[in-house]
Amino acid sequence: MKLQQQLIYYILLLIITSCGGREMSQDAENKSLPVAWNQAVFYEIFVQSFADSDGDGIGDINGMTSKLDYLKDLGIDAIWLMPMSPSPSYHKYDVTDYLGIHPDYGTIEDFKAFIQAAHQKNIKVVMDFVINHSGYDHPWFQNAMQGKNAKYRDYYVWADKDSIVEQMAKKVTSFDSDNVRQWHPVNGDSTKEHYYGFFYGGMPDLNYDNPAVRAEMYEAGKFWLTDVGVDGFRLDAAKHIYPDDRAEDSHAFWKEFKTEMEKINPDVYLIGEVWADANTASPYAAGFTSLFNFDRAFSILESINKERVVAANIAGHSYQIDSTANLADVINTSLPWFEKYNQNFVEASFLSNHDQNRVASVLGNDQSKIKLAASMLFTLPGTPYIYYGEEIGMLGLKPDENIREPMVWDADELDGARTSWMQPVYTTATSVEPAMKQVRDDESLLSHYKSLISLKKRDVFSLGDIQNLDFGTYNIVAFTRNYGETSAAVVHNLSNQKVELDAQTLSDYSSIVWSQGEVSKSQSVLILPARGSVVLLK
Ligand SMILES: [Ca+2]
Repeated sequence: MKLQQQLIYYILLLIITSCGGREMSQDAENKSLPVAWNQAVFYEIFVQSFADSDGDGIGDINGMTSKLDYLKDLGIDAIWLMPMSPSPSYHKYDVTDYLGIHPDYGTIEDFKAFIQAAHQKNIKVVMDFVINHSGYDHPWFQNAMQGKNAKYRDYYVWADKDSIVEQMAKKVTSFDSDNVRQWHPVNGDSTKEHYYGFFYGGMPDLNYDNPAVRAEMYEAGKFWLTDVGVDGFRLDAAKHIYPDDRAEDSHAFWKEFKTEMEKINPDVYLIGEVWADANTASPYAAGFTSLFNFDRAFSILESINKERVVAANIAGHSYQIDSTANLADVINTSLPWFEKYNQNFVEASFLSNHDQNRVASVLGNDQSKIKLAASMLFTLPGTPYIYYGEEIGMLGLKPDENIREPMVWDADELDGARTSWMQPVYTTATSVEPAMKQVRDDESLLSHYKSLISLKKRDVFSLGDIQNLDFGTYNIVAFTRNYGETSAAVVHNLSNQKVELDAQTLSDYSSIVWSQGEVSKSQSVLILPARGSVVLLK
């Protein structure tokens, strides 16, 4: 290179070289919130572990209210609250009163005040509604167990022991349950009728062939939407309303449920947990605003750990590794399957939730990998869900209690909100930098999340389509996002090495709007550091 050319090259390089996960220019639309559901960023809270207001060591509603400023500052638009109704278990997925709040968490009045405070900050509130099964201790089931003539007998599913011999012998598990025994005797009496409990005997499935059960749940939904003021529901175990051989009946039930809820609030948000491959999950789209994409979570984390593109399409239990696999094509193939059933379908993306090992632990607590996972999540399509503490890199591996450990707000001596209902194994103020310290650190994971949430607010990232960009190497994930006149190019480096890429295909993308790591681009070459990312605009 001649001296003059060299000089021009370096000047150009200097102009567009950038460091750190920050937006370089701010042309994001200045929207007045609340945002529409299809542009929202969500935050999942396990109430028990989030924030304690009264010093009993158990997270509660008033504790959450005190942390709304933190959530607003993070930039989220909506909260998904794990179950809060009375229940004997710490996780509260076995409800004993569908119209109540567990006293450990507070009162209905506390919850109304929380919702009001959230709404003032333009944050919407979505609550877990666990209607596939009740708790064993629910008065309906306690009554139903008393015999064939009990008032609530038909609220549950019963079978004569001889009719279920074959099913009893089956040892089939599913993505969301390791349980192999779905029929359970009452009080161990195997000579009498058995009840159906997909997950285990402590969670008897409700009988949705009984119109009275449907009516109960529609009334309960109306109570939370109207009297209390929530904006929507996360529907647990949505795939199991009926057994798998009656999948069409499950689809139809949710369609009816959606119609009923929309009578109460036309803008109600309903998100379903259907842990299955995209083909099996897609018919459920008719009954929901949105469904979680389990494949996406698996693809992102596997791609980062394997340092090559993994595009899962089989609900996270298997995946393709081949040179042609790419995330954009998987999205463009499967999304129409859902839109066929719901033209306004919203896809929900996430890295992990309360049922999966925490992201930071899956990625070996490697900060560059953890940041890359977030960079991928927020630049790909879908409304992202952050699992509480993910933004500070909380650690945790199963059993379940240890992926639901107390949120670490501050150093031990300063942390007035930390819950202590359980002894954490993975996340302490020593193993994870507390939230209040990360808030003040521009290079922290929390600041990385904030900048990505801000980037996601641009229409092109929330609403834009996706097209694959091929750099001919399996350790690069690259794509364009396109919305109206706006086009963005996104390049992620999965490898632990600096890469130099031929930038000719990016020649129209002249401005770096976001980057992670020391990135530089000239007309001919794009340089990304190990696990670095760049977002360019035309
Ligand atoms: Ca408390």
